[in-house]
Amino acid sequence: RILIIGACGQIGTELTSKLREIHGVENVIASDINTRKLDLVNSGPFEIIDAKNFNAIKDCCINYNIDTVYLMAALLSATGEKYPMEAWDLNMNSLFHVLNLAKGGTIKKVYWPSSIAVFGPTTPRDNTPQHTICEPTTVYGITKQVGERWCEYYYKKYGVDVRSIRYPGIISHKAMPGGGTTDYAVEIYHEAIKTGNYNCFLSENTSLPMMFMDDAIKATVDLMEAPADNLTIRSSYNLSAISFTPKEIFESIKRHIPDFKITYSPDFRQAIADSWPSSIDDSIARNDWNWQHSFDLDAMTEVMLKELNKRYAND
Ligand code: VAH
Repeated sequence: RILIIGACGQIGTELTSKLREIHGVENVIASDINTRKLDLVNSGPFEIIDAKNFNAIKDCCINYNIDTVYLMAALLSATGEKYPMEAWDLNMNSLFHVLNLAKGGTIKKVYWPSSIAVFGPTTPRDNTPQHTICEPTTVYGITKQVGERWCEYYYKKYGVDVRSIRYPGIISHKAMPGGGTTDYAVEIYHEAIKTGNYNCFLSENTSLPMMFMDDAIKATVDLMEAPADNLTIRSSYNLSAISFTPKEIFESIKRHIPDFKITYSPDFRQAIADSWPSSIDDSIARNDWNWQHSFDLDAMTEVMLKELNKRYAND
């Protein structure tokens, strides 16, 4: 059975439904620190678990005979800058708990998300390679960089089968992101439909690596199902799909909503975005487990506007 920690989050929500589709609802236990997504809570086995509580995770793994844990709980880049010690505590201790359960044999396999936030202002910005300088300037990026080191250590020293992806910004319509720097790329679709105006907290030419949620979920499942012998990276895989600027996503939306207007008021998140790469080289992921993205910017815009229009029409 599978346990998803942080199942109510932006990625956790969709990962839970995809894994339940593949493995059966009863074989995928969703958990989070609270029951904020009631549809998810009521759609299958759900447990309230604080990801910082080792015994809570261990008891759940034993009670449900869990063999695989997806650890999706974390404080992201913007929130991490407001609450640095809380971000370190949650992001690191939750990872140690799950890695130690695997080391002790309670569980067999671990998925843990990293991020392009491991890169910093000294990293080559264009087509950033898998192996390069990582001097992150955010607490979130530091936790992801150190987390990657621990994942590789537990794999090499204890044979723990932990797998990881450096997610770019992820855009989805089913659950809102929380506390990220790339969240503008989700907010902009909602505002295009709700008000026709969006005041963007990043400047218009800020290019960032991004990905539609369906591609991120496919990559996660494909990596976890890949034969262990094919995997040459046990820190975390570079992964990319598209890169775009606020201006480019605005123009993509404007082709559907001609009167849509945008203004730019960069805030503290501009410095975070400026420290990250503008595009990523994911050739090793493509080579090791046949990664291939499906959605380009316009295809993503089409799905996002179609699904959000349906949602707001029913509200
Ligand atoms: C954030 N969405 O903005 C996350 C992600 C690459 C960005 O790590 O913090």
